[in-house]
Amino acid sequence: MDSSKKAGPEQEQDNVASVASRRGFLSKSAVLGLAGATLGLAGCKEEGGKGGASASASAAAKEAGGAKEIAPGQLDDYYAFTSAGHGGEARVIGLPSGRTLKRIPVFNMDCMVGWGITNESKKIMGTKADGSLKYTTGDTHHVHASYKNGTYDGRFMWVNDKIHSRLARIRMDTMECDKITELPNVMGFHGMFPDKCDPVDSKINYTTRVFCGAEFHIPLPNDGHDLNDPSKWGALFSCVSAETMEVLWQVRVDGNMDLVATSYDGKFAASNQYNTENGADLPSMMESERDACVFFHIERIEAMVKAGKFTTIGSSKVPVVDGRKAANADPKTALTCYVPVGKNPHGVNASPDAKYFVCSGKLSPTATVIDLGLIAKWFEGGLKEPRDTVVAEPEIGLGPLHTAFDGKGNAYTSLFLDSQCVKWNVDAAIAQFKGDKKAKVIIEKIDVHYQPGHNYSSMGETKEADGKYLNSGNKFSKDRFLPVGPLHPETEQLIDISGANMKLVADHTAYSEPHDGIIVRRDVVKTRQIYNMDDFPNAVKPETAGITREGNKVHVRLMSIAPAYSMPIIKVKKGDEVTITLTNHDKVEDLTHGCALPTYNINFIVNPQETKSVTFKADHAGAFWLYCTHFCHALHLEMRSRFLVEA
Ligand code: RUQ
Ligand code: CUA
Ligand code: CA
Repeated sequence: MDSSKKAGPEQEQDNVASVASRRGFLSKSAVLGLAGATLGLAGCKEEGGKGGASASASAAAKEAGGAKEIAPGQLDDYYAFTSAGHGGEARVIGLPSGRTLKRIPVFNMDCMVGWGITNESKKIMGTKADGSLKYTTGDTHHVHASYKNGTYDGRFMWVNDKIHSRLARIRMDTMECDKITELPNVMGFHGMFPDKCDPVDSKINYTTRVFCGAEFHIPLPNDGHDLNDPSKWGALFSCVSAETMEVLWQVRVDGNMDLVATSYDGKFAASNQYNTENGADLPSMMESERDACVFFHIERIEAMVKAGKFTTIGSSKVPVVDGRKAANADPKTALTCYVPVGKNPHGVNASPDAKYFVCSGKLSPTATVIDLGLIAKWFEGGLKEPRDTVVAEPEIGLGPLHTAFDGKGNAYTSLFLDSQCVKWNVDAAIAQFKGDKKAKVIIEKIDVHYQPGHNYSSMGETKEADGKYLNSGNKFSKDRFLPVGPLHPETEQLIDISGANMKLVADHTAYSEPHDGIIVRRDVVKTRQIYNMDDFPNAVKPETAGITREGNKVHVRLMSIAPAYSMPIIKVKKGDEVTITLTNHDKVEDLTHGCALPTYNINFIVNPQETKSVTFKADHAGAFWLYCTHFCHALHLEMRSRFLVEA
């Protein structure tokens, strides 16, 4: 009987059997080592065809000797923090299990936590004069965390919004967004990276700046002038204070920007440029055979700003310096260095040994390795051409995008067109570039399913890159999961890179569509489980609880202690502007309450010792049960108060 046609109990039997044998094999192969999986992959490479590759890859997953299974009740070794694309949020995933731990609303509204509904979250998101949200959409691509001493310090993460050019900061202790900044005179804010050290004072060996690249050229200022002459439009590189989240300065560049990387010594930031042509349509953005990776000399830029040698654009007060080629002809005073790289590059990544930036070609099958020591030399006037900073440019496959590292000298680049991840050796690539014909650059290619965008490795963006896991964020999942209608999930594939060969160990689904992420060792993250009530200036305490009225402004100060709110009856009048402030007085970990008000579009939660508030107009009369939405107690359903609006 064709096994694919089996249904019902018989099929179930098979599933049970295959799960059992997979578990059996896992424990056995943990002893036997990695040989079996390796052979499986080698075999699939010889077959070549995608169908064969897919079948072998699933065999490899079963044979995943190096993968650690996370049993019920066990905790993961890593957090993955990812973006969510045009979902507008950030996400927290446990690895290697792939468990979704949290969704962090940032630029999107979220009616579970009340993000975009409470006064506090609206203040962070930004409102119009009438109090409504300025934006309700967002497009998050890149999540990167704060550094100290070349590795994560567990303070903050940042995530970009490409739609409205905003940078958001997320506290890592509460995993909540606490600040959002809109960049002036910028459109298509895509790449973002925190610095890792101060460029001048090496004692400041932690993140104090966040750099932001902009993809789209726009009129400067974008106020309706120059609409029909895109040759006059420009793109700006922005620097934001990590602490205050203010925009500190901007640099006008030739061409556009895309991804951003920063050096470990704090001296340089760089962005790949696919539109060095300053083109306004597709053909013109692909005219040049080479595009560039533009490097920014942070110390010189800041000295120039300090000396007052800047302009401002439109109503923005942010200092803007000129980083265009014409103004930076002398390397010894230049703010920028444009290094020619492969055509329409995508992605620039810093190697964990702090020596190189790798920029991928996208339309060129190459990765360009740029030596940061030579970049410094160019800025000192010691090199003839920016291109002299390139120390390798291996051909690695079709459609190379992003590169991750294992801390052992190997790079892993996603190949969008080949639907593969290629592992290659940086030193071998450098030797080959110098003329060593025997250098073995490509170590291995593994099929991923399908069309990978970003890949990222465990601690791979730090000096503590540990070479354990690589996540391949694939843009198409096609046949990898049960079909769920026209919109497929994305496939996040976990690859074990700890052995000599890469092994695909898990397929995880992701709701559309995460781009980039970071994998952080769990000990780096120190979360807070219970708030401090005094962190909230508007906390409601027994002595302030109750209703106060000033004209038609009514303030309801409410407390929650499971399973009740402090007021069983709340009375207001039709036409009142009502503010409800709710403080959760429960101190028990995990004891969260909700607060929903039917027909008034109110819903939010308060975590232990947290305070939140909402303001709305009581514009229709009636009796409304203000009730708890978050299961908190055996009497959770009974946790409700009468909210009465008198006609
Ligand atoms: S991007 S698939 Cu938005 Cu980082 Cu490269
Ligand atoms: Cu309080 Cu449910
Ligand atoms: Ca181009």
